[in-house]
Amino acid sequence: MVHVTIDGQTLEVPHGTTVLEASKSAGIHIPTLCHFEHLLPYGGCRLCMVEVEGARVLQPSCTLPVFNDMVVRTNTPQIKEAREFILTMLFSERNHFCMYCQVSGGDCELQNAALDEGMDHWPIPPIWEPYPVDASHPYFVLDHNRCILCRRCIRACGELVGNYTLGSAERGAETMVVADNGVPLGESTCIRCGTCISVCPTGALINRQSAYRGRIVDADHTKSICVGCSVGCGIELVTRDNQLLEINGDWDAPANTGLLCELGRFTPIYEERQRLTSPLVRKDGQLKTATWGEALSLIAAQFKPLADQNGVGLAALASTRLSAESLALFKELFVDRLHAGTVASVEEYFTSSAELDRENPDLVGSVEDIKQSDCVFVFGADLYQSHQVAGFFIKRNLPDKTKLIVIDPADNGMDQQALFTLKPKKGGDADLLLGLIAGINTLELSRNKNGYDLDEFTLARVSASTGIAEAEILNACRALGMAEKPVLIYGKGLTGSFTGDSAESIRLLIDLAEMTGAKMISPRGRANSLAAEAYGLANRFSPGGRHAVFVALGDDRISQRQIQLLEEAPFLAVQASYASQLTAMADVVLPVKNWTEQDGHYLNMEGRLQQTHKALLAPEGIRSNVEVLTEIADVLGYKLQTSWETALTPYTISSPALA
Ligand SMILES: Nc1nc2c(c(=O)[nH]1)N[C@H]1C(S)=C(S)[C@@H](COP(=O)(O)OP(=O)(O)OC[C@H]3O[C@@H](n4cnc5c(=O)[nH]c(N)nc54)[C@H](O)[C@@H]3O)O[C@H]1N2
Ligand SMILES: Nc1nc2c(c(=O)[nH]1)N[C@H]1C(S)=C(S)[C@@H](COP(=O)(O)OP(=O)(O)OC[C@H]3O[C@@H](n4cnc5c(=O)[nH]c(N)nc54)[C@H](O)[C@@H]3O)O[C@H]1N2
Ligand SMILES: [Mo]
Repeated sequence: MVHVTIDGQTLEVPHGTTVLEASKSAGIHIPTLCHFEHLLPYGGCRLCMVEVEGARVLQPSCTLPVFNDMVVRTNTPQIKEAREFILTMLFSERNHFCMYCQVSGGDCELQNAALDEGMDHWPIPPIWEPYPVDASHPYFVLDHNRCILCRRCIRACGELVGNYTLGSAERGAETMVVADNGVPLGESTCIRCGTCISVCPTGALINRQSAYRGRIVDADHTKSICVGCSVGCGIELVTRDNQLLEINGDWDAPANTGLLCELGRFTPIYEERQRLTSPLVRKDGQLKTATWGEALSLIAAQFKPLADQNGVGLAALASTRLSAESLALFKELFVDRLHAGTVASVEEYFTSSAELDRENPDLVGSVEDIKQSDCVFVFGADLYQSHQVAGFFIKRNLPDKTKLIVIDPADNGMDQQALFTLKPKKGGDADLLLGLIAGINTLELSRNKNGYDLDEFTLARVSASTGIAEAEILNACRALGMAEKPVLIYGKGLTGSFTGDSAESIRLLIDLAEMTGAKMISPRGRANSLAAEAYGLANRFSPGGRHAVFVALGDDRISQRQIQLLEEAPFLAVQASYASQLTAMADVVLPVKNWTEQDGHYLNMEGRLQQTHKALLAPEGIRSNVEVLTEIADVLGYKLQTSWETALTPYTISSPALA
């Protein structure tokens, strides 16, 4: 510990703490602009200058580490003068006419800093020329006139996301934030995650959707969970007058620590699907508006006789975007009460890995393990397309900290970034895994003495069958065997193995993990994929020949494959938020709230149980998924009573973040 005195307060802080952090821990506020807690200290703007006894000049506190018996002052007249000078220069360099800026009045860190210093005018007149405005991006605008060159956006794009689209060109006051080699943002390599706009302190990067709709600080903020995929990113829904203005990443959330992808930050705001606002029933071949009573009794009339014949004529399908509460009711109603002949989730069994998680808890990894890993193997998952935030945590550590090895017979979005790409023939994973195990043995890198007793020809055989050279397999083995914190990620390409045998591959993957001390993590499917599997819904869906089908779709979309399976259904009832090809085929449609309009629990890919919170009011007369499932049970004469929590317990990691 290091002993320091700041503004007369003495404190002990760990070695390596910066003066800024030490001051913060003592409740002393030092103004900053380029500093951002989740980025590396930068020392660019110099607003955070402090006086250190014995030093000739003022020092930037954000990059200055404490030393023993250091005496710091943060608020002397000289410091105030320096701050005013820095702010004066910033205001004079570009267009910071606050009254014409959309972030004025609380959302701008530059304006807030100036007001904190008691500044109410510019000490010197502005000297700037107009700068360009880049409005080529679909989700945000980059107004160079408002930019203070703090480089938070550039640093976030590289350090946090690993995308390195943003950079800077020219020098001094002429410096400009640029995308790639100076192309418009909308034509750049930007992947639209919006991390840059979430760290911009001024009105330089503004969100198209929330711009000019009032201050964000004054809007309503609701913490929730993104239901875009099974990473389960913590978010904040920013709303006003029952409209969604912005979705921001929650910097305190353990799964994503502030990051989001396009699907999480922007897609829900640009929702274009048509909302269902009243129950519909098919009359004379056409869907007509009906009362809840009519719609529910029609369902009861179809289901009741089938239930009396032991349910085999009934089929039910649920979206894995539904809350745990809804999935548990769905399972109790269709499996335990109605004994429907086929009950599945929309993912069927393609992401199935929960059994493995439950039986091998010590091998199961977390998103944090991905972040910390020095070697990541990705089998049959495309982290560029799906679960992008998990992909960012790998990309940002490349190539220095983390070695990435991609195993995919087809093109994978992460191929470019990988140290090695192994392309087995489709379905060749089990063979290749055996080769990796043999290679680890050959190189004597196994930590597990009970390792495989493979003959000396295994590698050669695997090389012949997979088409991958022995040397390539050994290179990958070396990276894996020598890593300190290896992680094996396996996605739908492995769990849903269409030509090979996924059970065999997963068994070999477990052996490989045990030999190398690796953690295993399956990124899974939609937001509640793991919960759906825990409720026993990871099954093949076979509605063919059934008399009635119920689909609890909620606000999800359905694949063309499943639409085709349902085309022949004699009676189809759908519970959905939006009109779709599926609802158009239905005989009864029950309108339900979407994920922003109801509370619910979700179990993410790590087994972290988290909660979504209602942030918007649904159109009048619309019911929640839980209400609708309960009402269907009621009209059939069942009182549902399962607790949703029990089935999830074996898959849930205990976490301090569980509120
Ligand atoms: N044989 C086989 N069966 C499978 C699977 C498989 O891989 N093979 N996969 C299983 C799994 S894991 C799942 S999740 C299901 C469904 O798995 P997939 O068939 O992979 O379905 P998705 O691609 O999720 O399809 C959802 C539909 O919504 C559309 N869509 C998605 N996002 C948007 C959007 O933002 N805008 C618009 N306009 N359209 C959008 C897609 O184009 C698609 O038509 O199938 C399961 N069954
Ligand atoms: N942003 C975003 N995230 C999503 C989704 C989304 O639509 N958008 N969808 C969610 C859903 S429902 C799901 S199921 C997941 C899917 O997420 P993943 O499990 O990552 O599945 P895919 O993105 O389909 O990538 C599967 C990869 O496996 C490869 N592959 C195919 N066959 C084999 C094989 O035999 N062996 C090996 N080694 N590889 C093979 C394919 O070429 C492909 O690159 O993503 C979820 N996350
Ligand atoms: Mo999926």
